[in-house]
Amino acid sequence: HHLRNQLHQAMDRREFWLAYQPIIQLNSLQAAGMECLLRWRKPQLGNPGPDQFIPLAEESGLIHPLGNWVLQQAMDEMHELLQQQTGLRLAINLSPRQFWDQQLGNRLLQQLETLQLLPTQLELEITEGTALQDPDTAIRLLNELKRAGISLAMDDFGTGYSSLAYLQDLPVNRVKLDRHFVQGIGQDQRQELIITSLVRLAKDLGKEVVAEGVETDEQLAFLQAIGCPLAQGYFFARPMPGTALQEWYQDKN
Ligand code: G
Ligand code: G
Ligand code: MN
Ligand code: NA
Repeated sequence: HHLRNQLHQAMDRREFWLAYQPIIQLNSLQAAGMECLLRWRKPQLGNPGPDQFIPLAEESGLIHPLGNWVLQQAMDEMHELLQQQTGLRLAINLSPRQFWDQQLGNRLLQQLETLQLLPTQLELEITEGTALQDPDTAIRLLNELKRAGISLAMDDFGTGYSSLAYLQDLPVNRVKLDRHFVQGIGQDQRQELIITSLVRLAKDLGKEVVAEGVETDEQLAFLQAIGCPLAQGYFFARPMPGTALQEWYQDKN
């Protein structure tokens, strides 16, 4: 497999880079933090997206060095901003094998300590698919991370098979609502009802909803009206290199 072979060399060749997308507080329109998104600069292959290469990295085990690189690089690039703004959170996507690594929590706490960042400034995003592979163990690991003060988010919520009842058992701070729901705003009343109910339910369970993929002012107005606390999307800012994110932050906040 061509992609697989190229992927193996990509780390040594320094072909990976990180993009960051701001996460916005909808009451103030100030930044709450940023999500780190892995990119592969490989024009010959059409710059494959993480949806294409993360599964291959998972299979081969490359995800461990690659995932560790992402964590270290993101904390380095955002270090200055995070130290200045201790309320900001850096959100990192974790693939299943990264999450199931029992050493993850201790390693992260050590890195945070070395960099003098607060555990609350690191947010780990796992998908419901990851958690559902072994719900009881997932809850135990999430509880350990949470007790250490690390922030947690359930990504891609509403795309899998978990029931709403499961949400109350998951020790996560935030739930990221898949952009497919947001696209229904102004188009599909049932989608709007689901968003409204989920924001309310999450709040009652002590969690915050992050609406993903906000692209229009109509979507923003709806989310503000129902009291959705957080959002991200092209309407606010596209994913951008670390230096651009810092400039964006100084301009907008
Ligand atoms: O940025 P983009 O829309 O192409 O991301 C597509 C998918 O890849 C998203 O589901 C996102 O969560 C995932 N993704 C992006 N960066 C990373 C990463 O560093 N690690 C993992 N595991 N997934 C990532
Ligand atoms: O699954 P996850 O939420 O981690 O994936 C985030 C992905 O969504 C990123 O790859 C990012 O490029 C993409 N994204 C971010 N904002 C928007 C948006 O407003 N519209 C669309 N279509 N995609 C977005
Ligand atoms: Mn994500
Ligand atoms: Na998502």
